[in-house]
Amino acid sequence: MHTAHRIAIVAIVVASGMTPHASWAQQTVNATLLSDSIQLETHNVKAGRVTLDIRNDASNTMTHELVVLKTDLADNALPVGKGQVLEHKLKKIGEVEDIAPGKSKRASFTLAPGHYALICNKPGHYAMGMHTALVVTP
Ligand SMILES: [Cu+2]
Repeated sequence: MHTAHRIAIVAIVVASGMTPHASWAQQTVNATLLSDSIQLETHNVKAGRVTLDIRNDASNTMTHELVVLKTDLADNALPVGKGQVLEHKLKKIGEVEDIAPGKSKRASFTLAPGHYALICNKPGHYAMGMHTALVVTP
């Protein structure tokens, strides 16, 4: 009985060690959408599952969004046409659409190492300053 108990524990340890990406970090980053900027709690995270907790605190009572783009370009130097960033010219990881004033939304993304730009791409909002950078390290 004592031996069986020990074997069971060893089996659990081995099983959890085999979970894919077990060594990848689980991280949550608070993001605040303002009328003229996007504030991040941190601009550096480790590769893996990253949860963005996004709050629309903009004073202009408009609905905003957060688009995650993987690009080596600086977040203030993205290609723009007709008031919007040309997302199709960049690698789009995902987005959280339509966050109402005063509301929050959460979403998780699996991020590989690299440089990212986080933007609001409602027409004109990028030009107003709604963009920031996020660096993902291995
Ligand atoms: Cu916006």
